[in-house]
Amino acid sequence: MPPLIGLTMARSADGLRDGISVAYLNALRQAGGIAVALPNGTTANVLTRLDGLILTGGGDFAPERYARPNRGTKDEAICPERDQTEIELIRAAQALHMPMLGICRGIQALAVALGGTLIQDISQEMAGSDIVHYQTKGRSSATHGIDVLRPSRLFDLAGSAEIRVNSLHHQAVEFVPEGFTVVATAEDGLIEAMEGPGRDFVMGVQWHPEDLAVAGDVVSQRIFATFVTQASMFKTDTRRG
Ligand SMILES: [Mn+2]
Repeated sequence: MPPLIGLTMARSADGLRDGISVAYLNALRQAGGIAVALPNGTTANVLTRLDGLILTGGGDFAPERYARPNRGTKDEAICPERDQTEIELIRAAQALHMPMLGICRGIQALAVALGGTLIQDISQEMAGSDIVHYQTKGRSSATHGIDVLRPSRLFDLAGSAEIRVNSLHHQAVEFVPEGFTVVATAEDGLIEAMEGPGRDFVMGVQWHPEDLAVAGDVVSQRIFATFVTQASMFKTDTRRG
């Protein structure tokens, strides 16, 4: 049985649906994992039946979640139930040493849940940046470079200190949680990837590897493949197959 991977979900603006982009499902299937949908409101005890957790993209966290006043967070993009669900899932998954992959909002979810903070609006807080972090090109186009730092899991799987990524975010991680390491930055200094401490696989990326993976980008495919391998190992270690 391939590993079961829980994926968090985005609530529609009208509040009537929780959904997930097909690209995540395709990238995960390509890597050999089985997707399990985690609607908002899911409680963390579901993790005892899963082997890995993917925090997906989406809107802004309420700044109260990391004890800051609003400095550019889009109120209309906040879903309190999603914030709560993801924070609980992340903290419980960390306690279980479960592999986690945070994508876009997901790297921010890892930061918020584990004690970091966010840049709430890049255009206001990093006005000097000349990098376009909210691209107008299609999601599967890589539009800016990032420097991958070593030693890191990301460098090991990328095999290169410079890769190109897509960019569809107006927020970013400001301070990583204690024990975490910044493992990739854009030329303007913005954090594009971080990894957790120790042997647990916890990786957050600010770009959308699921869109690049489906378009054939090898590094993005390897991120999913490595994550699924880690989830398989977690499953074997904790459940003896
Ligand atoms: Mn970016």
